[in-house]
Amino acid sequence: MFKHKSSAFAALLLGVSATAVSAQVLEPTTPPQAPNFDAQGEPIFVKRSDIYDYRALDSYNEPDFVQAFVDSGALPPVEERLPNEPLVYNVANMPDGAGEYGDVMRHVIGGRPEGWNFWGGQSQGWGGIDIGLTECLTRTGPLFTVEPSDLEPMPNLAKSWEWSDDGMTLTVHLIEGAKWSDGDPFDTEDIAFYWDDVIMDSELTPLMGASQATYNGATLDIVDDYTFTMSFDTAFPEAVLYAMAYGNFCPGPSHVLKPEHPKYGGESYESFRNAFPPETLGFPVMGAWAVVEYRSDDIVVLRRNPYYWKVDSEGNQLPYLNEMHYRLSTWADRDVQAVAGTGDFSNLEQAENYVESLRRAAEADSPARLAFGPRTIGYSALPNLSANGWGDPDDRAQAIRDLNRDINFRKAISYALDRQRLGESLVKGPFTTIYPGGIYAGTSFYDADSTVYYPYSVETAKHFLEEAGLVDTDGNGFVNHPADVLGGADVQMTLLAQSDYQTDKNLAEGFVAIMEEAGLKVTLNLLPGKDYDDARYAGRYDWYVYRNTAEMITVVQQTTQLAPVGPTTALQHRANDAGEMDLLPWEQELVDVVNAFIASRDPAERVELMKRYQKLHTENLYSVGLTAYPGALIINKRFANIPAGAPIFMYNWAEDNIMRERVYVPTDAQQDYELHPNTLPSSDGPVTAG
Ligand code: BQZ
Repeated sequence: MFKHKSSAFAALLLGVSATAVSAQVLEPTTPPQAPNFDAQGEPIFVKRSDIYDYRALDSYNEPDFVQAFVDSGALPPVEERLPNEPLVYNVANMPDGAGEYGDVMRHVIGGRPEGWNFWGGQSQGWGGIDIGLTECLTRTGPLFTVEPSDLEPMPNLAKSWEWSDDGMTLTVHLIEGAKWSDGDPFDTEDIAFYWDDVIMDSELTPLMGASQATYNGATLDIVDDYTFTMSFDTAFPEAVLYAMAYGNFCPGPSHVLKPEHPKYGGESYESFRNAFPPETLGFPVMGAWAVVEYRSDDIVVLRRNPYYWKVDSEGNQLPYLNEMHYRLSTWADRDVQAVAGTGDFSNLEQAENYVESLRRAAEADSPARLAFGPRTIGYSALPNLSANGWGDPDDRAQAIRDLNRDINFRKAISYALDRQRLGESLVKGPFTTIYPGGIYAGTSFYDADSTVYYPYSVETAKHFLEEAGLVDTDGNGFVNHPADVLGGADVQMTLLAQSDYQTDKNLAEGFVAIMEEAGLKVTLNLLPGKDYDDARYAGRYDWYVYRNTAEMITVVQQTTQLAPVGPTTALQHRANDAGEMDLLPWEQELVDVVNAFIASRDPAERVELMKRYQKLHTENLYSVGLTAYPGALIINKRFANIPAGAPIFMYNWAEDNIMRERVYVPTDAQQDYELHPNTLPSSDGPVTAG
């Protein structure tokens, strides 16, 4: 029901666009006002400490079936399984109050688990699996509901931190007494392994690519079981606290990882990466649920972690939900199943599915709630800006990189883009808006006057192709290289895109069709998620279609991804095998501005620096924006404690934002969806008490 016929789709684009050719060379401008689209539901802004803090309570509760494990001696009492001062969610901040134990959240995802070794770079299939399994030092998802005056990362496994007077050292205090889901203590042994044997080991890159540059080149020292310091060469790099949240500083269970690491007797790095395949059950986690079942291409089932280190302020150990399902399907199917009620959750992010999803959700008997948030889903086309060998280009690819480094070529690409039509080809209506690239409109650091927009004009596009030395010398409708480049052959550009999402494919096909109209030959390279990620990280592409992440929304997250501040930080320009960067002058200016932003503690100065960044980024087309639109959260109506105005993506994805560990189903609405009732995770899979 959501399929696009690519030829019809391209014809739509070409047909309409062909009649819209302008007759003169257009000047750059500022972007048009986005069509009005009021997000449904606004967050209730609170302080971080209103949501949760850390303290000892007089007594604790647990589900009856878990009590049976204590009674049989299989588990210590709950008091001994919790930290001295657990993380306490304040019931007063819960939209529907303290929860009741039971039921399941049934996710549907388009990814596939490679294994549980996040630290070896393995993907767990996305869609909330890794967000739930690997908890991190700080947390950012719930920040959408935190008042601006209190906006900084929330504590999580790191309970508190303080800066030295000179701002060069950060001292971090871990929660004390927390345990992994197999009972092993969580402490600085895990921090030391993450830092010394993953981050600082050049043979390893954890999932989502954290490196020492992610933490501003820090050095790390262990102080005691629950304290460590990070030292910097610039004062108060406060952004590092965001780089300690999901995707970056999420320590692994060193007691099971270490023996597999080559430094400690493991066979090889390859064997380390593959040491915990998806069939490994009960892999130790700090998350609320641990893996009890994996069926390839079918489902991953998780059961509650009996050592989970969070409670509600009435003393109930969290989570309330006993089980999590991740049905291994497609991202489009996630929307279909959520609105149909056979799934419980979806981030409605593929605009092609909006109309049908809205229609179904509007029906009186609809099993799911659908709520749109702000326009935080945006796509860009990124040029490979390296000309010194990153990604090992052949002659054809090298010729494109040389063109990519010519502003005239990048301007031609931007002027050729009919962004209005591209967005409307995904979904008609007030959803999509023209997106020039850079920081998103409507976000804290956005400044329209600093945003340069090269508007749609085929005539102007052709003018700049000529300025780049490209003309159609053989009359076949496609521009040629100059005679001394590849013998004056047609320019052949490839566009890498992810094949797991219809939206990515449609945008990529639209881009190819539009470039053809301007006389530029582009061929598609569609790859599934992991292969797409591997190709773009390795620089094996000319251009690629990319769904932007947090740095274009909040700026304070993944800030080092905004420019090539390190050899492997930028999305579209990394170092070659010799570690050399061939930055263009304006790229060096981007680097200087981003580094100044990271080092600044002056809010007014930071605003000005981001205006400078936005001007540099959009004027030089560091990325070529395509379209932006709002996402919608689809959640089954039986769930309680879903925070008002939860965006599908802002500081993180909704799987983090809604705080699933405090979501529950009221007893009278609970369904018997549990596949392994009354069980707990173990290395042998789901086990019952006694
Ligand atoms: C959300 C998300 C939770 C990764 C992934 C996937 C990977 C990317 C990105 C999104 C999926 C869902 O996004 O599309 O709605 O559930 O998982 O992690 O696109 O291919 O590498 O960055 O988050």
